[in-house]
Amino acid sequence: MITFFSDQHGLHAPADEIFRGERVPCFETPSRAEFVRERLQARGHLLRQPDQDSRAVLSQVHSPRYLGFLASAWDQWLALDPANGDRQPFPSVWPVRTLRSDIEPQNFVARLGLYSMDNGSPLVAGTWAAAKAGADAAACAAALLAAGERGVFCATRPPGHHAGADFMGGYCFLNNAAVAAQALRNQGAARVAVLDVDYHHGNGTQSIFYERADVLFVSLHGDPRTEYPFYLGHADETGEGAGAGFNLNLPLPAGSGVAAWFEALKAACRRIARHEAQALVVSLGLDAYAGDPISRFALQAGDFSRLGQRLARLGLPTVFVLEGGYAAAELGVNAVNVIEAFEQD
Ligand code: SP5
Ligand code: ZN
Repeated sequence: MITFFSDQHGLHAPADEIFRGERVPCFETPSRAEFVRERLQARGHLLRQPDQDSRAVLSQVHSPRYLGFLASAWDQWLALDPANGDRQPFPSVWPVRTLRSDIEPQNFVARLGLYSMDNGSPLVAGTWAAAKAGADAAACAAALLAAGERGVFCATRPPGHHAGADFMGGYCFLNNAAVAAQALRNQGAARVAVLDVDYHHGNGTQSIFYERADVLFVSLHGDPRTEYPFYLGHADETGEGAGAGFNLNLPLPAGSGVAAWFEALKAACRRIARHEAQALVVSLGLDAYAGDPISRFALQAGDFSRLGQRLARLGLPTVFVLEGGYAAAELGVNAVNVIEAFEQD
């Protein structure tokens, strides 16, 4: 399968994240993409660097002020103090209920909080370049579908599905799946479906398309009552306004087995078929894997082949976008199992 991979991903390599008040090594590491690249190459898949600028599509899925902040955040951080080059900025204050998010504060950390849903998404000098290359890849993949390709894989990082129109979070900065879906719409696909199989609910993608009927969002994930992102992803979120009925959440209790997962996948596929979509975007998180260090589903390597086979049966031109998955050494096999089964079916 044609796969987009950007060398720029390595520019996003923060050292630590905050977990239970302590600094711990980041789960979302450059080695993740390198393991996927190695496996793709070993299996003879073609790798391409993204060569399209996603800026126009990005401005359709993210707010101008958020894009402006993200593109210049590191320079602003350095401007506060040149010694900040060796420090990681973390937000410490957020505009929760009753506080205003319409006025951008001048204070840098206050702006960082305005544009963050958590303090778990460390930003470094190369974050913008890496994230932008991932969004460019998503736009390239959509263009290849328009040119007749049946499946294209974006083996990119950082991931994107937690990033909303106006905020980062959950290791995500730019919503690559939303970029792919919007680019497919721009190219003339009347109806697009996004299927999110990451262990964590794709709150960013859901919120971007929540009031739209043209992009159906379907997600299979750990129940947000106990799992990140906690504040979205419940079954009663079905869309609003024109988008009413075009959002389907299928939360499963943490610890659910493989059979329950594939039952939910069946329901997801039925809803996607009913949408009569002309193209599909798969937010391919691999953290439903049994060996994932921060997630609690039970899929084995062979189950990822079964996933690829089920997706192929939808018969839709498909963009696969890598999201989470933190058992780094197993990501290559699991990702490639999905796309090879998709191609073979
Ligand atoms: C894209 C994606 O998968 N983002 C996930 C973000 C999760 N961030 C919270 C991680 C908190 C780590 N919890 C560890 C629990 C170990 N028992
Ligand atoms: Zn995840």
